[in-house]
Order: sequence, then C-alpha cells, then structure tokens
Amino acid sequence: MGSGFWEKIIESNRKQAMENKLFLTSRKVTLFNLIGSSGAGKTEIIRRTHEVLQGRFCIQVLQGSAAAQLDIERLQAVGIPSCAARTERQGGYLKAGEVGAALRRLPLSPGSLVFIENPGELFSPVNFDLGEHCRILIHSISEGDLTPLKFPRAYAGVDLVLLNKVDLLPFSGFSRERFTAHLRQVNPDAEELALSCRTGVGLKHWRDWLLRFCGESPFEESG
Ligand SMILES: Nc1nc2c(ncn2[C@@H]2O[C@H](COP(=O)(O)OP(=O)(O)OP(=O)(O)O)[C@@H](O)[C@H]2O)c(=O)[nH]1
Ligand SMILES: [Mg+2]
Repeated sequence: MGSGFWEKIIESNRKQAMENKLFLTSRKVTLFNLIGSSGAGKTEIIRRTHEVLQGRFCIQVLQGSAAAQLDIERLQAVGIPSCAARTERQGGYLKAGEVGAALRRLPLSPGSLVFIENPGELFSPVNFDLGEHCRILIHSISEGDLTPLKFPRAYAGVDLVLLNKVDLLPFSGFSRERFTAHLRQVNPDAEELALSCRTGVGLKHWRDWLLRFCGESPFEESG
C-alpha cells in the first residue's frame, strides 16, 4: 500500500485523537493505552491495580480487540466497567475514532482512569495516537528479552514498560540486564517497572507511579 494511503489514515486519526483529548480534559478523565501481546497480562494488571488502589480512583476499561467478551465479563465481575471499542467487522488496528465512540459508552466521572487493552498495536505499522495521556507497554517474561529489538517501533513509542510475570524469572532464562539494554537501544527515555500479578511483587510501586502520574500523593504504607 502506498504512503498516501497511510498519510490519509494518520491525518484523520490525528484529528480524532485531538477530539478525544478535548473530551477527556473536559471530563477530567485520564486515558492509558496498555499495549501488549495477547497473554502478556493486561487484564490481570488492571484487575490487580483496581485492588491495590482501594477505591481511590474509579477504573474503567476499553477493549481494543473484538474478541474480548470474556475479559469484559472478568472485569465487570469485580466491579470494573468495561466495553468493547471494536466489533468483529472492523479490520486493521485500533484508532482514535473507535476509542472516542467507546469512551461515550462508559459511565465516566471526574477523576476516572480509563485503560485501553490494546493487543494489536505491537504489529501495527504506525503508532496511532488514541488521545491517551500515557502509552504503556506490558511485556511479560515469557516473551523473552529480545522483543524490543523485534518490535522497535512499538517499544520506542511508549512512556513506561511494565515487565510482568517476574515470578517466572527463575524458570525462563530471561535476562533483565539484556532486556533493559535492548529497551535502551530503541527507547532511552522509557521508564521500566517490574511486577508480578501472581505474587503481588512490584504492584505498590506501580500503584504509586500511577498516583504520581495523576498528581496525587502515594499511599502512606508504601515502601
Ligand atoms: N505466572 C504469572 N501469570 C500471570 C501473571 N499475570 C497474568 N498472568 C496469567 O497470564 C494469563 C494471561 O493474562 P491476561 O491478563 O488474560 O492477559 P492479556 O494481556 O489481558 O491477554 P489478552 O486479553 O488476550 O490480550 C492468565 O492466565 C493470567 O493469570 C503473572 O504476573 N504471573
Ligand atoms: Mg485481556
């Protein structure tokens, strides 16, 4: 496909992303784009984040894949409003227009944090701006430590990498040093936090990072 094809899509997406930003600002809502391959732990991280925030923020979720009904039910079961941003008929990658329409289907209130589960973005030819305030890449230990070099565009475009499933480190041959070096090659500025949804390690640091990002003070008991 010629570059004109992508230029048109990117330009139309840019306008929609601007509209999303205005919509979010007017409602005092913060939007996080959680990028990560299927199984990296996006839903589990959202569920655990909801637990450790202990009601301090209202969390809501947009599913960026049409095959997400099970995740919607999983999240709703623990009181997290969630809806799909795409239908089976929509091809290609998640775009700002779809996010804008889906945001209007969530019960947003001032201070809400919305997470997009975005499994397709790793393979997308461009980093689509969805109007988010922060792009976060979820990388799980089982994906190995070479992935930043395999998908450099995806890793270069994020503000934070959450290294999930660190409980699997002893069984995996994964090297944190190698992973960080590969990440630095493609994105010297990204922050990196390690956690495990299974054991809970690192969840409080992640929670406090989130609070600081939203301009709030951390919980008293954090250490
Ligand atoms: N051992 C271990 N397993 C985890 C951890 N986090 C998530 N899992 C498991 O990994 C599997 C996938 O997690 P999900 O949260 O469904 O992954 P996802 O990124 O939302 O996947 P999609 O919605 O398909 O894109 C589940 O079986 C989780 O229980 C972790 O920290 N450690
Ligand atoms: Mg999921």
